[in-house]
Amino acid sequence: MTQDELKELVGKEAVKFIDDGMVVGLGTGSTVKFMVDALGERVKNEGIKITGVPTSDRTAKQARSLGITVKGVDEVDHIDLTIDGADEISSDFQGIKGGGAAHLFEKIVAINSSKVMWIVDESKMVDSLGKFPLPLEVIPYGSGQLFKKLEAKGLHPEFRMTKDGNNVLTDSKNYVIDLHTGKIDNPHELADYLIQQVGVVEQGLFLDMVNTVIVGRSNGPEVLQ
Ligand code: ABF
Repeated sequence: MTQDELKELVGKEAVKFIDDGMVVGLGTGSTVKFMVDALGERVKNEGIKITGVPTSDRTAKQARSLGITVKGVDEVDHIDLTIDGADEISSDFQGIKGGGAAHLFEKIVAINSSKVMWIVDESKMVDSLGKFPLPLEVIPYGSGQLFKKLEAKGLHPEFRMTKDGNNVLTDSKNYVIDLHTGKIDNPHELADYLIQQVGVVEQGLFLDMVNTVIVGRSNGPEVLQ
């Protein structure tokens, strides 16, 4: 199966965990795009009532186009389940997210959810985190000085740029710096260091946050809990 077929497989599997009346956090990325499409099908065919809490403008747009009721994270009193993608998931269920420049809103929605599910194709499963560059959302003001500090720390930072040479902007109009750290021996220690750096809004290590992972494999979806 192609990577896209594996993503579609887990997207469809994930919506089986959604019950009528649920408030569902909707992640961001190409895997989640398949899940939102499948959820839209259920809303249309079964008439289930779902409130979606999107983690990006693009997910909100897709959900609305499929007739899913969309509310902001501050407009709901609870979120039953958040379903999101990930860039890397380690064998002890820690994650790196933010390849889609949406990890700030993704983490805000996730920490306000009763349950969190990640859906990934098998290429995202790793022994330890760090091959995927670790995203930071940073305030533009002072980001040059912050960059130099991260460089001096040996974290190999790189501003995420668009094809035409501008800084990639998050939905909050902040910059993204990717850290080419290589294998991360102590994710908790690194997360604590990064979040203390003035100007860092949020870092892409998602630690001790997930309840269920659905992995797309050629012999079918593997549900890990
Ligand atoms: C999102 O899912 C991001 O945090 C992460 O980058 C992305 C994974 O992207 P894809 O599903 O397109 O591989 O939550």
